[in-house]
Amino acid sequence: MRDFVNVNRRRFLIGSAGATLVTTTGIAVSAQDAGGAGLPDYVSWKEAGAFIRHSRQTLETKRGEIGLSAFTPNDLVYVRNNLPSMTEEEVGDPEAWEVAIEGVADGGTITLAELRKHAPDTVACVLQCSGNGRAFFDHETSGSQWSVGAAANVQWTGVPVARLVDEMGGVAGNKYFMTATGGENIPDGIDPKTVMIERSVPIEAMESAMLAFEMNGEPIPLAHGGPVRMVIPGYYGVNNVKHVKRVSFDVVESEAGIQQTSYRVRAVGEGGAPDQPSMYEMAVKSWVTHPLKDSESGRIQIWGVAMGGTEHLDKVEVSSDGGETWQEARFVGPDLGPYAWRPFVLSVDLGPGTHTVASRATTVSGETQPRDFQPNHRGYGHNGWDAHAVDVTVS
Ligand SMILES: Nc1nc2c(c(=O)[nH]1)N[C@H]1C(S)=C(S)[C@@H](COP(=O)(O)O)O[C@H]1N2
Ligand SMILES: [Mo]
Repeated sequence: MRDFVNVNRRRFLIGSAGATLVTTTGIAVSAQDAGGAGLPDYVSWKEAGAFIRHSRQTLETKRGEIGLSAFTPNDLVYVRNNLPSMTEEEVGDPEAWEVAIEGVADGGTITLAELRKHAPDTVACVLQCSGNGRAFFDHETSGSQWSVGAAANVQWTGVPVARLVDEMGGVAGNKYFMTATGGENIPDGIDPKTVMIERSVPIEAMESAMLAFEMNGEPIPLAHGGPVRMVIPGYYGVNNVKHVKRVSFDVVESEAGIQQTSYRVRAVGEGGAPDQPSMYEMAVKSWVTHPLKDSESGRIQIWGVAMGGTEHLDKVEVSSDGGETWQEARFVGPDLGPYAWRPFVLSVDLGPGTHTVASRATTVSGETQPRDFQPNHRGYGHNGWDAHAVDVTVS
């Protein structure tokens, strides 16, 4: 008997061992850092059995590990580092961690200890890599072959950026971007622009952005960007800069390669360029998380998670016949806001045979997941429901 029900590469890719030997930043990772069993030291506190290890820097949460909890526990949250995560030695005393705020009337640096003196806020949002779903594209894509597990729902606690900016006299002059810079040390002999983690987002994103210092009620682990992380609710993972050391309001976007040419959506075969759309706001999406294995016939409970991207969800529908017919599922638990995901359940009667189980979410403004998703060179942003479906064989 097969362990996982798996028909084709597009539907469900099991634990791809295809290790990426060159990261998007061009830094080669050594062979022993590539895929393999066990977790690297810096994330040894995570639950080893819950992950697919694509490389030392990229760990995907297995599809069935999500369960029905609204928030993803920290030890189950996927990990994606373009540069090696900062170490305790590099960070030093977390309370003394400084974030420089530039491009405001009265800028300066603020330490974590000072941030804590502000009234904290919390926000629930999905953290999702731009390449989540990359494995479902038919064309060959470089980068981690994530299926659905480069995503988590997290409650962040911190200080709204807009409030800090207000206190600092507001943005100075006409600025169009908010730029956040990661604290990682850049290896000697490399042009910083080619590897530094620095992302600019449209300045409107400031309104919901947060300088976060807690993740699901705990200090943000270094692997997830502690001591302080920029959180841009509703925006793809890359914009949520970890170990943030600088926030700047600018007329133009960052010169960093990760801004100029990476995370740009373009046709298959084309190179990345600044005039192409950047991976900013996330799209409506959902996927089934249970059952993934063969089942007995009878009444079966289907589980999954659904997100609206930047909007509240209206509904999520489930099909057990490959999209011929749909039934509305029930959301589990409260609506945690427009940026969070919601678990859902639907009980169905399934007779013997193979059933293609799909889910399709719709937002309040009527955005619905498409059946198919147009390929793009780097395999970003896949939210097509057909490729995300699973085949369940009932005996
Ligand atoms: N400083 C820094 N921030 C970063 C990254 C990084 O390598 N360094 N990776 C980005 C990418 S591509 C993603 S998907 C998310 C991953 O966050 P996680 O590892 O906490 O899941 O962090 C983003 N922020
Ligand atoms: Mo990412």
